Amino acid sequence: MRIGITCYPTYGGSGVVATELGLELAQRGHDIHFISYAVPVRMTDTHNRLHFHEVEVVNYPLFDHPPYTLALASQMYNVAVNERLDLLHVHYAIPHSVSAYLARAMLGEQRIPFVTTLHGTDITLVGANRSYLPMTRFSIEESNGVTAISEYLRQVTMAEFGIRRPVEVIPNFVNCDVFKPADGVSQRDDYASPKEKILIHLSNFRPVKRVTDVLEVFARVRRQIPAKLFMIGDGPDRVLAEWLARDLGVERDVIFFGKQNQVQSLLNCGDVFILPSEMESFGLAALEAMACGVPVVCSRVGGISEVVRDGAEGFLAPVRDIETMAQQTLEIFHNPDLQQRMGQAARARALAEFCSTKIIPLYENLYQRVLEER
Ligand code: GMT
Repeated sequence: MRIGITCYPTYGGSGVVATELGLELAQRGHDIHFISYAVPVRMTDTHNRLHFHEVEVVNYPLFDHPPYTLALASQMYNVAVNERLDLLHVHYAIPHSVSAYLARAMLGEQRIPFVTTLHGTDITLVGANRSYLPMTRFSIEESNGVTAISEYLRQVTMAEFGIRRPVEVIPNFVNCDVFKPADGVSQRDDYASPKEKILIHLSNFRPVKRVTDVLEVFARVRRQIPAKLFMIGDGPDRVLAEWLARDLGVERDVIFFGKQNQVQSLLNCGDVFILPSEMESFGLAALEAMACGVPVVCSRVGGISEVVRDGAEGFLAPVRDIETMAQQTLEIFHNPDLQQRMGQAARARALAEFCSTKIIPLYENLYQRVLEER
C-alpha cells in the first residue's frame, strides 16, 4: 500500500508512535510518505520506502496565526496525487483529521480514505475545549476508520464526544528487538558506581507529566540509598525540575540528558522507571522501559493500568502520592529478587501484548477494510 502519515514531528508520544509505525510498515513492503512541517524526531533510519514531504506554511503580516491546517491539507492533496496514495493515516485529531477531511474532499472522484488515531490530549484536553469540540467530533465522525490507543481513551471519546461511529482499540507497540534488556553490555558504569541504583524518567516535560514529583520521589529515595536519576527529554518544565534538584540538594546525582533519539541504551541502565503523570491515556515511555526489562512505578490514571498491573510489572500509586512512589521505588531497589522478577514480568508483558509484530498487522487489516469499504 502507499500510505501518507501525518503526525506532530516533535518530541511526543503520538509522533513517536506514528514514526515507528511508518518504519515498521516500510520494512513490511509498504511505501510510506510522512507529511508534516519537520522530519519526525525518531525518523533516524533511511529506507528506500520511506519519504518525507515538508509542509511549508507561508506567513504574511495579515496572519496573526499562520494557517497550518490549510497548508497541510494542500500538501496532503499534492502528495496523494503525485504519489498515488491509497490512504492517509493521521495521528492526533487536531488539526490533522480536519486537514485530511479537506484533502479527501479536494480529491473529488479520486477520494482516498483517511484513518484517524486518537492519542490522548487531543481528546482529554484539547478536544474537550468547547471551541474545538464540534470540529473534532465532526472530523472523527467523518474519518473512514478511527482508532484509540487504549480502551480508556475509546470510552472517554465515546462518552465525552457523543461519537456514534465505531472506534477500534489498537494499542501502542514497541519494537522488542530494539527495546530489549542489555545483553551484558550497558553504559551504566559510565554514570553510576556498582553500589548506586538508577531511577529513570523519560517524557516531554509538560506539566501533565509532573516532573517535579520525579525529583521529590528521588530526593526521598536518595536519603535512604545511593542512587542516580536520569531525566531524559525536554519541555516547558525542565527548568523547574533543574531548580528543584538544586533546592532539594540532589543536583549532583541528577543527569538531565535533554532530547535523545536512541533512548533504549539509556533505559537499559535503569533499575526502576518512573512515570507519575497527572493523566496518561497509555504511557508509551513506560512500555519502552518494560520492553527493556525495567520495572516501572506509575500513577494509577487513564490507560496506564491496561499496560502495567500493580504488583506484577511494577507498582501503581495515586497521582501526587510522592511518599508511596518513593516507598515503592525503595522496595524494588532494596530487593534484587523483586527487581529481577518484575523486570522479567515487564519484558514478558511487552513481548506478549505490545510487540510491533503483533500490533502492526492490526493496522494493516484496518487499512484493508477501509479500502474495501470505500
Ligand atoms: O504527551 C502528551 O500529552 C501528548 C501525547 C502525544 O502526542 O505525545 O501523548 C499521548 O499519546 C501517547 C502515544 O500514544 C501516549 O502514550 C500518552 O499516554 C498520551 N498522553 C496523555 O494522554 C497525557
